[in-house]
Amino acid sequence: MMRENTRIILALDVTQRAKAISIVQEAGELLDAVKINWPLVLGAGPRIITEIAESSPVICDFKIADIPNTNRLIVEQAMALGASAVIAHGFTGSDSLKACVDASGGRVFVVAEMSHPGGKEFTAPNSERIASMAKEAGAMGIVAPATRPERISRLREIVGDLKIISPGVGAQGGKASDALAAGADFVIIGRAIYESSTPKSAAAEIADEIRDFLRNRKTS
Ligand code: O7M
Repeated sequence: MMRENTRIILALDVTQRAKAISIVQEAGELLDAVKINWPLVLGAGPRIITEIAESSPVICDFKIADIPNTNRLIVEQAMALGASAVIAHGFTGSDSLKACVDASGGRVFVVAEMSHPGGKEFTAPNSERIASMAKEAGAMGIVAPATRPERISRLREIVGDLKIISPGVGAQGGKASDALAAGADFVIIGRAIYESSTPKSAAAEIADEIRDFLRNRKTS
């Protein structure tokens, strides 16, 4: 499914097909996966998922949040287009999440706690319950905020060996090595890479920071 090399998941929130393809061609070797969200699917059409999946694992970040039957239908469409995994919300409850787990063969990341300031209002007070539910449901992992690394540490205690993917690095103020030190497996990075005039070197710089961190962690 995902590579575990640079630990970078690119949030490809551009809206034009040509721009999306050129960034992936340029920086692809530095990415463990590409996360595709509504801006790109609405701007370029859903076939962009299939196209990018030819060169990189794709995570479809539709933040699926509906009744079980509708969730199942969304996940089936995303997987049929070539997604390697999907992202769902957990607040809809365990039956809705189970529908995503079943329809994807367990390849679901559940949003536990969001990275923006508003994420403290509703997601933070419920994130530990959502993380436990994700583990019980057989999800592949959770989403936890790089903007609040101490929350990643707490959620790591709950999810054990599930994967933690962590947005909020760069444009939102978080730091990749801090998120990994707190227990994240991957960081999700958007603007710091795709808004750069040289996306490949922007990704390379973060990949270097991560490699140094992982190397030091191994030897210490
Ligand atoms: O690096 P950025 O801030 O440009 O982009 C961050 C990406 O991560 C963007 O695609 C957001 O939709 C996503 N994201 C968050 O920023 N915060 C969250 O709490 C959750 C996500 C996310 O990916 O959820 C799965």
